Amino acid sequence: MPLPKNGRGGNGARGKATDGALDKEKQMAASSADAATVLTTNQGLQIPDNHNSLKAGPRGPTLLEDFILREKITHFDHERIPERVVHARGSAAHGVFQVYKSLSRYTRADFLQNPDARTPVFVRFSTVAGARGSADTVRDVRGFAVKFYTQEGNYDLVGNNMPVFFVQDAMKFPDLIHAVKPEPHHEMPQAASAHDSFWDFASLMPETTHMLMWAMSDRAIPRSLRMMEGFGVHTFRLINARGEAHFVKFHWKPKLGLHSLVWDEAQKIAGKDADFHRRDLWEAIEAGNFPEWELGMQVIEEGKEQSLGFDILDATKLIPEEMVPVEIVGKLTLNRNPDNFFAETEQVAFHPGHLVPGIDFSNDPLLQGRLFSYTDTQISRLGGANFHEIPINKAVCPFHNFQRDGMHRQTVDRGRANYEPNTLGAGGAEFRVDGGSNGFQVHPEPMESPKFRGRSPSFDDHFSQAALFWHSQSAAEKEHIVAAFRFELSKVDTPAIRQRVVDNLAHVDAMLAKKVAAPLGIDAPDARAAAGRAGFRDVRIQLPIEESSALAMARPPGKGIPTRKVAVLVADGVEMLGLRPLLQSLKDAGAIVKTVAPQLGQVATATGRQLPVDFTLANAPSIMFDAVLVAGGPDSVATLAGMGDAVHYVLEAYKHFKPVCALGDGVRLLQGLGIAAGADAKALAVHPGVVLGAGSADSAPETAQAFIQAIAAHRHWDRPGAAAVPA
Ligand code: HDE
Repeated sequence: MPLPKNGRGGNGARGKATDGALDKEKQMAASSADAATVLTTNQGLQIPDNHNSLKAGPRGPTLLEDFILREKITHFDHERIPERVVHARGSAAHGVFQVYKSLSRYTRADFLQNPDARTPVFVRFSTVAGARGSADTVRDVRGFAVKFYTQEGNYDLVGNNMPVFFVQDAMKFPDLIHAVKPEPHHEMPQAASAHDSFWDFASLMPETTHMLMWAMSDRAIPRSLRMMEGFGVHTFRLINARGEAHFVKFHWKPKLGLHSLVWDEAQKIAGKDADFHRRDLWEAIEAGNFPEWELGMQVIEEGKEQSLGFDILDATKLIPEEMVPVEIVGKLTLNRNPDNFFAETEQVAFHPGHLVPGIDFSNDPLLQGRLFSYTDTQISRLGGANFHEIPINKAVCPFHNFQRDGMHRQTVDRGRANYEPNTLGAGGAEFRVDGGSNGFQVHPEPMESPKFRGRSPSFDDHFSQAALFWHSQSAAEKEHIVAAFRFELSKVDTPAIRQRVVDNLAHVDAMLAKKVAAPLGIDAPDARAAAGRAGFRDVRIQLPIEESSALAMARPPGKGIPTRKVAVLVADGVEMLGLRPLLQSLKDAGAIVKTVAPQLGQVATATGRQLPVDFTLANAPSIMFDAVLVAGGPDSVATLAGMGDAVHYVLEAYKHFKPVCALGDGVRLLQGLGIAAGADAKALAVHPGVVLGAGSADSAPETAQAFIQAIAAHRHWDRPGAAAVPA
């Protein structure tokens, strides 16, 4: 490895970021292996037989001397490493990051200076509670971890898809995770917070309240990893070349908009396709539909943070966008799937302490604890202190120090000098690092205070932002939150725990608590009971706003429908005249259109041609799609109407508030199901998100426009009778 030109004063000249996007790809390629043409042992010995072990005769026992068998089995026995203690299940992709304009005003970080510079990144998304093999669509927080391979070293922004956290102090993290993970006596339930120990802990820790509101909201069941926001959560510091510091909160805003599933759908997907999110990300990238996020920053001048009213070091608080607007500063694009899941997605090692000059921490006590945890966990997970040498973790800029040896060391360090200062290194000149203005500079935050084990009183308020979140939600989102609390708490066996949760919720909003409590077989919520409990303090800060629209997912519908998936239900006799132009319009708008029929192969169209079938009704149910289209043609519709699976398909899409479109005779199918009422297409009472088309070529543009609009709105929450449809 070439050594950097280190001189007195630390790292000397480092490459400036220009087009670094390919650097990581090239570096990874250097470590990659292609398919073999011959088979060898790990020592390179060619193996002529890979089917038979060495035996004492054709029917005799296997011989211990079979070193080829032993090597193969031994390696197999050790193929697994411990899964991450949290965020075990993840999916990742490579990409690039680019700033829109220089951020030199705020930070000296090299990768944030030049809009022409493309910095390679590797991004891993994850669920928190489930094991590596658990389902993707469970109710949970999602990890959103970004590794930037900059010319000044790796910078990791290890965030989540929610901007706050359950606890304020790292001391409580192991308790939180023990409580949410499967219960220790029987290891149930998998990947779910709906059990006694989680809610026992949560109800005894009122500081969890704000995050509980987020976790019970639709944010916890994203439609796609490509359609969720990301947040750095903690307050960080940006430092510019003059040494001036600003506090900052990081945001990722998805270009495809913010969308979620509905809970019934999420649970069903977990069974039908446990890899739903992983597949969606993989397929989008393979198809060239590269997901994008914009990086946003809320910047606060040092000294001004006091005026916010709450403590920016408290990770259970966010900064409402109305108080400090989010400045959009750059774009992240994911454009390449990993070559090997284990080598990259599993072995990638993130750490909030992987910093570059110009970005620094704050004193958030949760963040401070993380700074210890991440290296420690990698040592146990990846088997030693040399995990930075694993290709996916390797910096693209030169790195050099005198840390040596250890398990699985890859680098062959040359020479005698493995200490600093020295005069025995390359070139013989004195090598000394003892200060200077290059490299990472500590922000000289003044600090003098007696040691203190406790919480700052500025962390005491646990309810005002939970209430802000609640009041900011749309009516449909509020209903979903109530339903989520009810679902979770109905799985809690101990009535006293259910009671404590609703008593706490009464401090957020009396109506919320009352609604949650109603079907739970417990007493009416009592805010005073909560207030009387040990450790409970109801301290409120006054927020200048009562609602924040950025906290709700409900937004004005977007115009586009790129990568939305549409199922087209067809059977023999399908009428293509109006269908073909409609499908073309959907594809032109970026939708992914799939034909779904009673069987694979082809269906015969009304004119006797063949239409290829992508999926069967059974293997790709409506929950795999964003919208459903029932094609016309009397025979096709009659076949579908007589099939329970097809009827269920349409009803389920309706129940999940998805756009449903019917053409020609397909309209009758909807009428029969009570989704559309009336004698003919013109006189129909059409429910929100239900589009009816005549099925003729002439009417196709109009139908297409209405259907595309309905898909862009994603879900139609104001639809009547959805709850009455059997699940
Ligand atoms: Fe983590 N967290 N965490 N965390 N975290 C880990 O590190 C930890 C926290 C987050 O895709 C672990 O490599 C402590 C907040 C993500 O590889 C571990 C505390 C946020 C990922 C760990 C927190 C996160 C992790 C497990 C409280 C959002 C997955 C495996 C003091 C800002 C990264 C690993 C990936 C992973 C510890 C709290 C995000 C054990 C002690 C807050 C996205 O080190």
